[in-house]
Amino acid sequence: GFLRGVLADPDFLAGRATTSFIDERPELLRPHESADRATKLLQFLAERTINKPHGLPRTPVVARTKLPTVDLAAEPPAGSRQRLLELGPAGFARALREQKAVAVTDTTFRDAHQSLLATRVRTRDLSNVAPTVARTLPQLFSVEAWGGATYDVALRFLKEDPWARLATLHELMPNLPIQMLLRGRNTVGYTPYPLAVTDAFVTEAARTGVDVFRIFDALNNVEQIRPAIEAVLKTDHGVAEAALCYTGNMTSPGEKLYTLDYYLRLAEQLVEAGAHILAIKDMAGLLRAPAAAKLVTALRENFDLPVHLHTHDTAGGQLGTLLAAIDAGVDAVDVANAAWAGTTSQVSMSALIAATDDTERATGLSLQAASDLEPYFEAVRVLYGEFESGLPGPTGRVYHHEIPGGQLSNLRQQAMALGLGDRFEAIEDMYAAANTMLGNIVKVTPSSKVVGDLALALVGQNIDPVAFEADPQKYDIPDSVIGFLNGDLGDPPGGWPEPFRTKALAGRRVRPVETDLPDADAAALASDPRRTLNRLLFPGPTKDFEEATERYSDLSVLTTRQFLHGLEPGIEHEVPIERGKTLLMSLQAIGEADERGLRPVMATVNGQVRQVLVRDLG
Ligand code: 3PY
Ligand code: ZN
Repeated sequence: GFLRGVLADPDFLAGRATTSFIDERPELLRPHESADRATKLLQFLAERTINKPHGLPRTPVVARTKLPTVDLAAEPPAGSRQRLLELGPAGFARALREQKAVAVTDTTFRDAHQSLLATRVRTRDLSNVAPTVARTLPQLFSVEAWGGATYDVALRFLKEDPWARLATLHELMPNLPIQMLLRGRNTVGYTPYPLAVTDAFVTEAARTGVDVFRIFDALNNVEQIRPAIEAVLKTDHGVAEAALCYTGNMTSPGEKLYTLDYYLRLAEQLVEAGAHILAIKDMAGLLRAPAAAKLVTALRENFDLPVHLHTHDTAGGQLGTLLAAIDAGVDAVDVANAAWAGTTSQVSMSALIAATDDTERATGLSLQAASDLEPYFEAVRVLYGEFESGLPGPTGRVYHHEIPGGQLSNLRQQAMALGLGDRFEAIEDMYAAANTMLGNIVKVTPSSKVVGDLALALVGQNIDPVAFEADPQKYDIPDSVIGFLNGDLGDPPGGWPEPFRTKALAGRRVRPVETDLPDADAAALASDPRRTLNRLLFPGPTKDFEEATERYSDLSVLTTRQFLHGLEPGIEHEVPIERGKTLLMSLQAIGEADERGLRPVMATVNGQVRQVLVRDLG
């Protein structure tokens, strides 16, 4: 039958990289170009097996078996993407402002796992569920599925092309607008890029499948957002949603900087820059219910644009904030599937649907449909358990340290890696102190990274922040902090902290941020935009990604369990490499490491024994 057919395949029988071949050439740790796909994949799995970065998952549940039964042969019903294409971006935004139902963005595919699982969810685990989402939640306003950290993490850790993810999800959810998070001039990176890069990025993203661009600047500097808005306006279907990043405590009498007036002045500039929608981006979950009511009311009174609210449920109370905003007339809100909701992520979609059903602002989404997706997302979350933030529940400390949701989970991991895991509260306190020292800034990627880097440096070297502020030159100052003080990210809302800034920069050679793109790069952008953007935005990770693809072939064929854990003893691993062609791989034996640390790994591939060598990093 089938197995016999595979075994008879000449590709497998040829077995180019035989035991003796590799034995004679142990330097060939890197299978060269002619190595076949089976050997390349075996090499990857064997490396994972030996240098397993993670323990085995707690349960062997196959997530796909948890998907609700839906007729996937039937076309997805028309959704808001059809409305967008019909009305155009401006008409689409007007319709949003006019509708009674509160519109809902599902962040499960981006921010939820960025904030809970270090952005590690692979395209495969998203594309398995996307066709179901398209058919059971067609009333969604948008699905946030791209941008933010997903781009970097795809190249750096998942060995995936971020553009392929976008294209796939767009194809699988043709009725739902795909939303991305764009960091203004910083695009999906950590520093400003030349304008030509922003332009090419937006154009290519719109062409590949992004419909709604949520654009922010980490210091709420509108000049850093404007070029991206203008690039979106040049596309035919792109919706420019401009965000005001919320920080501080607006309704507190003690708040002198981030006041209602501050946000209204900011919104005015965003409207004037051409935005279709205004977003309130509460990245740390600091927006309390009364402040939400006040801010939403004022924005809708002062401007004609619809208002879209994004928050993180870090302290646990943000369903209250969403409901207060909904009462105040907010047009759209962000939630995540309940299984990936709560704490540093968004509020639960099921909870929001339940709380608004049978009111005049009911979402139109089915509570049953939303909750039917939960078992799938639960099972996937378990697979990625190693990347959980370690934040076991909500925390009110966020009102003190103001760390954004995505960063709070990441910082805990970073602290553990630096051996500071048991001093996390000290890091939180130092983060607050660093923020004060830097001028009480808006903290969101990349400005949040500056504050985090400074906090880790101070805790790691046991430096008293008062002493550091008085004489920063006496200590190592992280590069990102110098860059920030140099103005690389723009001017902070509250002005520069002096004399600290002058002291820290004294005698340092600071180069201006590059604003022009070399001609060769401009030409490359025109001829091969995706690959060139990868390279311009993330040179190192792109090189690693391209080498990994060469070395291991396309890893998207591996299940996530295989991808994370390699070959497991006693299991026959199925790897479908193309239609009608499945590899069956079983671990046979792991040999002793030689003097160079190379271990032979023996496995059967469709019944034939193969051996690869793996450097033991442990
Ligand atoms: C990002 O920039 O990735 C964020 O999620 C900011 O909140
Ligand atoms: Zn967010």
